[in-house]
Amino acid sequence: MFRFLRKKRVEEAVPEPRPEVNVAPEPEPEPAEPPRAEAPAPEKGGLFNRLRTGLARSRGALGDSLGTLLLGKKEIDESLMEALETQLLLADVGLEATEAVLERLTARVKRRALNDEDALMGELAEVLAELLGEQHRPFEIQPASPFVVLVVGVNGVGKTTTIGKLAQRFKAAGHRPLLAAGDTFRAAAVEQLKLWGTRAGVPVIAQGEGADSASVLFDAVSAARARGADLVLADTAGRLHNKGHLMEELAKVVRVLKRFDEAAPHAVLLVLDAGTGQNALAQARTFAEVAPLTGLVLTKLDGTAKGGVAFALAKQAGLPIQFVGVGEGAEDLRPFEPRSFVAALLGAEAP
Ligand SMILES: Nc1nc2c(ncn2[C@@H]2O[C@H](COP(=O)(O)OP(=O)(O)OP(=O)(O)O)[C@@H](O)[C@H]2O)c(=O)[nH]1
Ligand SMILES: [Mg+2]
Repeated sequence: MFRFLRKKRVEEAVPEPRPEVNVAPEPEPEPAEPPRAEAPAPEKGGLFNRLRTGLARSRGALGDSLGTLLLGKKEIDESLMEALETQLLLADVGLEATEAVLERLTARVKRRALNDEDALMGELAEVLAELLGEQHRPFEIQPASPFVVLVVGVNGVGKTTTIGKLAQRFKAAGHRPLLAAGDTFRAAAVEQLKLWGTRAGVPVIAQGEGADSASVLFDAVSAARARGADLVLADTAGRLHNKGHLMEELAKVVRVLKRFDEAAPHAVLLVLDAGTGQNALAQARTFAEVAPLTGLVLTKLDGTAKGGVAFALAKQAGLPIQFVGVGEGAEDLRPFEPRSFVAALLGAEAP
């Protein structure tokens, strides 16, 4: 069950009136009970709070307005349905996912008697989490020599940053990553990756500007084998999904990797900027035509109110969201977890 914080916040804001009694000065008040939201283990609480902070704008667009809509409601009538629909569409949830949410919510509410004002919000949260859960598959590194992850996407979505964050995460988890500077269009791209490599203490394989991207990846896989690295995280140049020759180059990279290992690339992550909203779906479709995508990374959730696009992607892209980016720091990339995401988005307690 999702537990919402809204009621508690109101109670905190309006203290109980004290009885008037004429006696000696009051004793020091007992230290206040810590709020329930802080009860989980410190790491879990800390990470959840970071996600919650990152999703503040989307929560403003979706969670708060849904909360206001549903306040005091125990049943769904037509006007509430319409208002809900508008709100979900405004928050970039997309038409298909919005319809699915409303249908399922109606079905759930019919089956249950709702007896307090948070119950309807709780049912909505369950429906949203269920929708995200249907596509959900966590990112996993399988034994391979090495496990090759290709990171692709349009310009500026956060590919290089995501690789840097992943390098730190997987190194800390005991892997031996190696980074491949497959973006050979700009010298600055290699420098940016090297900076992340230095920060994470992870080697970076690069060639000169203008080198063939497939050749850099070939080098990187050879180097990983020679050095016993179990994981290659390969950066690629940003490419507009409607530029044919760049997309063809990506297809070539995939073909070259297969010469090493038929199963490579073992994972292909498409990075999407949450701020692009519904356009993210078009990007997912086009990239899927040239590379065997295995998962999505949704970045810059902290800078946008369009976090609702996660539901559109879950419903329509046919791919799991595996990580979300909620800031520029290394710790701002989180494995995607449907229930935490929904709780943070709607202002509920950590699940
Ligand atoms: N706020 C925020 N900024 C992010 C996030 N992810 C990446 N960025 C920023 O977005 C900008 C672009 O990130 P890059 O990693 O260079 O993007 P890219 O896809 O590699 O870009 P190209 O190589 O030019 O295609 C940088 O300033 C990053 O710090 C995120 O989750 N939140
Ligand atoms: Mg880059």
